[in-house]
Amino acid sequence: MTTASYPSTTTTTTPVPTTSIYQVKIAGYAFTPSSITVPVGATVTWINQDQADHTVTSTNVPPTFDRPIAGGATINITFTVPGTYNYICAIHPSMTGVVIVK
Ligand SMILES: [Cu+2]
Repeated sequence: MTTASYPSTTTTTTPVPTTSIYQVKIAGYAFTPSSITVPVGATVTWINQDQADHTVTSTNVPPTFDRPIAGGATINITFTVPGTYNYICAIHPSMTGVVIVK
């Protein structure tokens, strides 16, 4: 008798983080850090710790993103093309930030 041989199986689990390791906090009507450098393909998470609504709005021409972020909310944007992505809060344009994708 030989022991039945079954093909071995390998389960590969790709972890899906609930929040990315690249984070920009919004607190006190400011993006912190205001400049963040990330690799191509990275997902940046904005965490609005204010009660006020904000936006993450590209000021590049043409704009590449325009996302509302309600008070207490979190959004993710994935950057697949290298470049310098300037952005503001459209509600409070004095709030500025930049994502540098390399
Ligand atoms: Cu704002």
